[in-house]
Amino acid sequence: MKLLLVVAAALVDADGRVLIAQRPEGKQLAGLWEFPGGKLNEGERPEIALIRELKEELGIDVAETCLAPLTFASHAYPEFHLLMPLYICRRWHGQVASRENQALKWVRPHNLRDYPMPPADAPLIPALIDLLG
Ligand code: 9L3
Ligand code: MG
Repeated sequence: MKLLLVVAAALVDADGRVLIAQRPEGKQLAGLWEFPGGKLNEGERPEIALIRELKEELGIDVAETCLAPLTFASHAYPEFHLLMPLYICRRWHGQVASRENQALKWVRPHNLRDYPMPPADAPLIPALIDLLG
């Protein structure tokens, strides 16, 4: 089966809330809430791909040293197997803004369960609760 590598970030604010973004209409899994990120370009390192995606989607600049790997997701879709490392990021430059018409929400880890997520993202919640309480 085809393997798809996607990188995602849990941006954490000063109050310990985590950013989730709603996948826009017209995209696969539209309406579901995800940790921001996306696919690697060919030959791209995961951290560099994540820095690029966070700039494209949220308009922020993240230094590579501010990305800490936390855990990763693995989910078999009918068409491909998704592997998705999740990085924690507590520092960035610029204001988080919706650059792709996606709704954004800052949510306490315990409340993440209230937001329907893609099957890859939901199993990441316990690791965030362990880390952030
Ligand atoms: N995906 C799942 N959870 C996420 C992200 C960023 C992506 N947190 C899935 C949705 C798509 C695939 O990965 O099936 C590629 O993502 P995109 O390029 O469509 O955003
Ligand atoms: Mg994306």
